[in-house]
Amino acid sequence: QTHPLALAPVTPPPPTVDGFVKEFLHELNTDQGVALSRSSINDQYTALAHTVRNYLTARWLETGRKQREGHTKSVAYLSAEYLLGRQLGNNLLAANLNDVARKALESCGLSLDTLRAQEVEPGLGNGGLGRLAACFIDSLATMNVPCVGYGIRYEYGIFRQTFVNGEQVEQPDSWLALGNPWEIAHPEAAVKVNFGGRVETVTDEAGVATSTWVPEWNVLGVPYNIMVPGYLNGRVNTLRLWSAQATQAFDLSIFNAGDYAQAVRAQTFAENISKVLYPEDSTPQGKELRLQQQYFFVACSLRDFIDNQGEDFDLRDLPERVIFQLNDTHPVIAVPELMRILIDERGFDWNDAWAITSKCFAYTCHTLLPEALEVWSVELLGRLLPRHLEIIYRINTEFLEVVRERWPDDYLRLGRMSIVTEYPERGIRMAYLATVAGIKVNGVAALHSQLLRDKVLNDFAELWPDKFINVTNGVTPRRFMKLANPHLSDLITDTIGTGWVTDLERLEELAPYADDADFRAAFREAKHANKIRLRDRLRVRDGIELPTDHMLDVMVKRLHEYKRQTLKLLHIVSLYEQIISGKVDAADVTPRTFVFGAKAAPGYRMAKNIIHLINNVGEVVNNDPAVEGRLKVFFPANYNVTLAERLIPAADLSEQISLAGMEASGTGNMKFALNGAITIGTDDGANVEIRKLVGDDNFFLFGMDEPQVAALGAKGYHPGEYYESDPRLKATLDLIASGTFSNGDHQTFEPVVSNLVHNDRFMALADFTSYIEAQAKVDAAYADTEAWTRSAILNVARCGFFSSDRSMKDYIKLIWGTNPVL
Ligand code: DL6
Repeated sequence: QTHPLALAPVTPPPPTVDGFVKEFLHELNTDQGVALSRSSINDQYTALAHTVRNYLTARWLETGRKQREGHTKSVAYLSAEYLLGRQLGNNLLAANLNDVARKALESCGLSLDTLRAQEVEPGLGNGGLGRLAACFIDSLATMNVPCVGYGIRYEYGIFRQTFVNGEQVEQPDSWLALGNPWEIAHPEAAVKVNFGGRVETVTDEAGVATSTWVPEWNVLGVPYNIMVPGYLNGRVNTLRLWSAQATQAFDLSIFNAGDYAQAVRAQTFAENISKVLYPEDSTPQGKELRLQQQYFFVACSLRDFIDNQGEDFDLRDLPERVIFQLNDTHPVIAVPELMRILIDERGFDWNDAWAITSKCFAYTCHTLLPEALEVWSVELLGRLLPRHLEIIYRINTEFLEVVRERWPDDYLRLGRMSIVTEYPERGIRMAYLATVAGIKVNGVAALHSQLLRDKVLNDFAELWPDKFINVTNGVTPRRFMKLANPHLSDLITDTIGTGWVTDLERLEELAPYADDADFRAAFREAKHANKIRLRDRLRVRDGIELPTDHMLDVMVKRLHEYKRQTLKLLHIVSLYEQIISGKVDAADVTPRTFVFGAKAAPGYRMAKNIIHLINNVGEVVNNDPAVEGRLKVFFPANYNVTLAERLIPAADLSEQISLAGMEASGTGNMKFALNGAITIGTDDGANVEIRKLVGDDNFFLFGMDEPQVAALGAKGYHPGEYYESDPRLKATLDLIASGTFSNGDHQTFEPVVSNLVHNDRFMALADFTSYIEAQAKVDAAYADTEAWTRSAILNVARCGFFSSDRSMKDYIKLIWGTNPVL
């Protein structure tokens, strides 16, 4: 017997101002246990978040029910990173509660903006890869596609960056210190994950060998559920993040004997697994803990997904129920894990298990840098996951049979394609394992996918040409336009209606307005309003006084040599050098403010030197009266999603200047273009597609293309020759070497300068002249305000392709075969 009220999920009062106030005060009083008059801002923020959550809960439960009962195929997105950004604004937007909440809070004497600022963003990712995962789950919810995102609930996310005397100093990101009102923990549903030990193999009379993993230790994975609401469609998907906990809290006998530290050792050890996000974004750290993290979250996720199908579920049907999308190689250990479950726990034979497994995974590669392709040492893998290593060996043996059949006697090819490499030590190439197991392998922009096929995974593409596809990345217009840029969004909606938010190609309808002077004026007004919003934020956040009448030239992304922040810096230093040497009159310089945002991996020395140099150049240029305030260089610390949402809408010029063939896609480039900044960029990553769509007249292209880069590399690249032959480049580098930006000290930036002149792996010097010429064109174009605005509008109008909704449609069509549930 069930009480009638239990038949449907409990719903909060109607979303009116009074209803919202009632729910909010109820939360504040009962959940936070305070009266409004005595509540702190954090109490108010938490109560507000819970109120919004309550409005979404019924839809969440309903989504789950439909999904379970419909036996539909789901996407299980496996990602070690989710760079979510703040949740409150996004969830208010998705639930259409923004106005109601604002008025309700006002009626209580509170400000929505103040409470929104209280939220600490969950920085559970390093950069593009993690932010992409967050955009994708937003799009899937908005498109009504069943999806569960699986990941790790890091207790500490990406470090908080501070500057001390211009140098990066990292602080721990204790984002959970004041609680996280968006998550719901389910300790009762914890999953046990085994590690270590040995494999015992028994051969029966018929000669059939059975392997049993006898693990040595284990931890618990506790799931934390987070809502992922679709935009105004009533669907709420789930992001399930796993937190590691010891199976045994502490040893009471040791505790009683007085050795307190020893008594909790096991607990500390286990909980370390989800303690902190690795702050690397392009080199895997060969750390045991990292492999533990990877196995921990995929073992929990696979177990969770399979158990949720119910006891009677026949695992032969798994490929009809799920596609596990591998977000880069971090979750690839899921492949041998599924084999292990099927064989060791469910009694399948090898061939049947492989028939299932090889239909359940698809792999997205996000890099071309060789050092970013994960290889796990056999010694480590065997020690941590001995049974998985055994399974990988067998997958490899059977795979090499296929290669041998196709190319008999081609031993070199066998060596090249083997999942197991012998150099520099015996290791497992995770990208190869993912390629062998995946139904599809995709790159993240057209050029990247082509280079994967032609270079990085060329042998595999010859063997399985149909396996390799492209899906160009995208970004969610909800967060990066509607939420981040209300001025422009309102203008667009007033002009073409509301449909563009979920059908971004409709931005095309704006194109004719590029020729309308009134629309251009309104567009400029929105841009100016965004500069003022940014100025106000930076003033409070960083003590920066941003000029709002300058061209705003922005380069924000992780600090990496291949992205070439140094090239940007050489441009700035060269402008400065021309002024102080009297070659150019300051009055003739286009007023420009350069803004950088970038975190360097803590162990990446050169990247940290470059940050130091940018800060010191800013210090000198900003304070030199000779510049007459016409150039400003700012580097607000701790660039994150929240800052991106303010910075991108205000930008005039978007710097996308990586060496061609190095940036897999980029997604910042798309966000800038969609917010009306014009790109100066190389033919790299998704820039190629942006340029094609917006047209050459609305994009500042410079530098070598990928074939030219490859040709120069093959011929032998000598950066010193560029230094010697280009007087402007020489003067620029000499100014840095002279100590001008280091209080006369010649040593501080010597590594940066000599690395450029003698090594320059990413060919900044080779592209310098072309870059400077393109920047001169930028100055000339900016002088014609109307023409510039026209180009900016056309960037917005022609970039609808870069919605992550479109990316998701491509994944559905080309890889997943899932259907929306309507
Ligand atoms: O695909 C998302 C994003 C791309 O836009 C960037 O171009 C690419 O650098 C980034 N890749 C990584 C690599 N991490 N690993 N491995 O973050 O992915």
